[in-house]
Amino acid sequence: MADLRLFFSLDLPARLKEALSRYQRTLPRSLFRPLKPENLHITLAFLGDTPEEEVPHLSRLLTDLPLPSRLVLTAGRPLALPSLSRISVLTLKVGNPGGGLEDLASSLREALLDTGHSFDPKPFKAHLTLAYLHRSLSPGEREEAREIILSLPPFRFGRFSPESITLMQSTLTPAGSIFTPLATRSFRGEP
Ligand code: 2AM
Repeated sequence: MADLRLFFSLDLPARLKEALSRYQRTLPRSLFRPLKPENLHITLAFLGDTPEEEVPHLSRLLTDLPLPSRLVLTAGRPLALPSLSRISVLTLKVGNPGGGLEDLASSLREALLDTGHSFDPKPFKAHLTLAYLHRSLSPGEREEAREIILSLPPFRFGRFSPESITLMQSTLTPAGSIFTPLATRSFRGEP
């Protein structure tokens, strides 16, 4: 069986995705490649290429994962990753006024480790990716992108709650990534 490119994500409410999409429109397309609204999400763990036969185990792991009944999050300050000097993605920093997000990411990652699944080991840093920087930019264009990021107003939306966690497949195509949900679990406090 083939390998699938997998990750676990938090799914965002439609109204938030619409507001993010309006915010993305202020970014010049000559420098930034915005994520499609339907692809906006918060990554909890990135597994990368994973044998297809592991999907049922990973779905079960999601079913058994202890979930808070609801998470309360915010998205506000623009955050260049991995850093402003080496920026490859423009994200928004995600806040978690009520707590619970770090614990959720840790429990998921521990459950993955316990069951022998590997994932990108970079520590969890709560963020929401808005756009990728084009790869072939000149130093001048990269500087322009940095200045745009520094002058961006904060994204103002208020608090929101993700509706569910999804085991997502990402298929890379020349026209961008296509995300396909393989298993989803709703938070109890959400519809
Ligand atoms: P992001 O969360 O910063 O946007 C699918 O590629 C998703 O998994 C993207 O949202 C991506 O980054 C996230 N991701 C985390 N670690 C990754 C890695 N090492 N390679 C590719 N994507 C990764």
